[in-house]
Amino acid sequence: MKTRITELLGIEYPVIQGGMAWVADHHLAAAVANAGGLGLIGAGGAPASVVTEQIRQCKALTDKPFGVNIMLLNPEADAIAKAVVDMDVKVVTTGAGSPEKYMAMWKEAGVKVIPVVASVALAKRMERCGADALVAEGTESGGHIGELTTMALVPQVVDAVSVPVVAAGGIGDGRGLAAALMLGAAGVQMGTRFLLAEETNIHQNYKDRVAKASDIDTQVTGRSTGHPVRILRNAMSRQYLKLEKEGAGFEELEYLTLGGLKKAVVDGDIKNGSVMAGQIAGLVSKQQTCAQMIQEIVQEAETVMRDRLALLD
Ligand code: TUI
Repeated sequence: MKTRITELLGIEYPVIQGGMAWVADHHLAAAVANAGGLGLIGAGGAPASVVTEQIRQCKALTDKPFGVNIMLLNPEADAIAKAVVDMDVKVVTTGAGSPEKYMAMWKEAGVKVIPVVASVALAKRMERCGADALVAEGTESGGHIGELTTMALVPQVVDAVSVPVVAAGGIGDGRGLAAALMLGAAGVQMGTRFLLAEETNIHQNYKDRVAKASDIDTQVTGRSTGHPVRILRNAMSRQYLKLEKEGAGFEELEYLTLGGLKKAVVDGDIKNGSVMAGQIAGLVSKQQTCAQMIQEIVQEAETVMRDRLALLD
């Protein structure tokens, strides 16, 4: 399946694995790369030294291109931005902010830069400062989110820029890939689906919780603090939303979520931790290898697109 994204990145399938903090390590990134997609190491809030080591280990597991997602709220974002250049990482994606100040350095080093955006305004700004492609991420996504849905955001971003656009948020199977292509996207980024990949080294409790999630199981915490984060509902999210409704301050709320993602991913505490997942969690239930997932998604997209052609007869 050739698109502007497979051509740009030198990959086989137009599928990017989300750069999930604490989840997307070198095992997962290399497995996705070896399966023909774009694997990402998610820097999340990790120190630069940890990210550097992850990059080194990923290189030992694959010869295919892979990338690093830099979460721009990371206090060591500057050092990580420099490390990807020093270590000749081919692709960088960014989240939770604007990577403008790093663009010149990355472009000069030949790094392909794909900022994640949640609005047309940021999409245009990113194209102007040299982005090679964009991920347009809808509010259906897990983790830190914007306001617009994927259905509304993707075609508006596609019309506003000329670089390839990758759709993210609410996509978990071949139907989602086909739909994204119909909206004008050149590929998809998926996070939630890859939570259940066999190569994903997270606590089994996290995987089981995602596998049994229903369509209405996510909640958004932090709308009042300016850091909206989509997670699966649990004791922590209920307490958070209750305090938020009562007008609790930023510090009290932060305290509740501090280290919450690690608690869920590493310790398996899915009651008190932040179980980040997207709205598509209700559709995601199969544990498979990354290769099986990507093959199945691409084949399903091809099948549904061929079937729909009959509508034109
Ligand atoms: O970044 C993500 N998703 C994430 S990051 C993350 S770690 C975290 N945990 C708790 C609180 C905060 C972060 C978990 N999930 N997705 C990409 C994304 N970026 N979604 C939305 C945005 C975004 C939002 C506002 C990008 C830029 C922006 O404004 C930039 C500006 O300066 O205008």
